Amino acid sequence: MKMIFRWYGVEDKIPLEYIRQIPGMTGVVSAIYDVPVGEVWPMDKIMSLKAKVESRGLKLEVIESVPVHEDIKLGLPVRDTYIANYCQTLRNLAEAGIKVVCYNFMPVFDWTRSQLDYELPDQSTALIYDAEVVAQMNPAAGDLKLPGWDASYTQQDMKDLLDAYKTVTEEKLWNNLRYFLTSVIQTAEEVGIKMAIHPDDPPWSIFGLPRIITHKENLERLINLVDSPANGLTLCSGSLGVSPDNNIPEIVRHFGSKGKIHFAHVRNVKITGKKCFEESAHLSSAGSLNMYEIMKAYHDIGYTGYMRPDHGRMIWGETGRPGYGLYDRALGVEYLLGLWEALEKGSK
Ligand SMILES: [Mn+2]
Repeated sequence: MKMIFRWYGVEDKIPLEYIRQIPGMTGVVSAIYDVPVGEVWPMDKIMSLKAKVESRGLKLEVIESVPVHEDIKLGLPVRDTYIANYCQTLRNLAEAGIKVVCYNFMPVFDWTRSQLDYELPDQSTALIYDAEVVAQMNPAAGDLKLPGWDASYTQQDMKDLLDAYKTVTEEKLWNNLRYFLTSVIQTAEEVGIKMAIHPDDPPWSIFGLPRIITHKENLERLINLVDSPANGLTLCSGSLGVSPDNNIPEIVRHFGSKGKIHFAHVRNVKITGKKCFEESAHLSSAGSLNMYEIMKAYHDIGYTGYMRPDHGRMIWGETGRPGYGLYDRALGVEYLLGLWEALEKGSK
């Protein structure tokens, strides 16, 4: 297993030097953030990112994410241009030595929370989700902005986009995903990149938009859309784990034994009610997931791929990008590596 850490490029408050100082850290997972969605990532930008990371003694072998243009998810005729661009980006990334590309197929909104700085009893702050609060939000009114959401939409753009999705049922979204993957997976396989879809977060419909990468049966459907070793998953325990029906260790064993987990996001989450949760610390006792059983599942299937901690709380006075501070994620890394060492030594 190769432990890596998400880094948001030169805009990230956390310097690469600090990431390298986390014991056991092998590299970062990053992206190019200043190319508009749908355009080809130029070779020089990719090489410059890679050089920066490598100059600090870390590797860059995983990209999170290459975003998918909304017109692809909507299935509009112009999608062919965007898909061709996506394939060219994959060729460029492969030339730079990238092995895994994470992406998602969530319409309009990436991960969504109701509050980003909820204070826990120990005065740390965490991201939380409360279904009733989210139900009161009206993104078309332009009255809220969350990180992870594309801030470039005007209120009218947002309204038009939400309207455009009114005819996109779950089945249509599946068809559009299949259409996308048919080209993209072939290219990925040719150039030696493994595609890793991230589950929808949270794994249920929000704002009336379809969401399909939500549970085991649908993950199975995804890998069967295009039969290729390049077609696989970013298995995110936190995203899937907020739904009590998702048995994460079992899902890891099922897809991991088929070689379908290309990237592992490992974090805990505390379910606080129906469709309500807090992002807890990584430790099992802090949340609802059994982190030992999850790591044991990875160990038992002989997982050799990339793993990263996921969203952390804000602790020790740190400020910055919600979910992506240094301290709590670094604690998460050491905890996961500790579990892993015990599993390694215990199995000998
Ligand atoms: Mn994740």
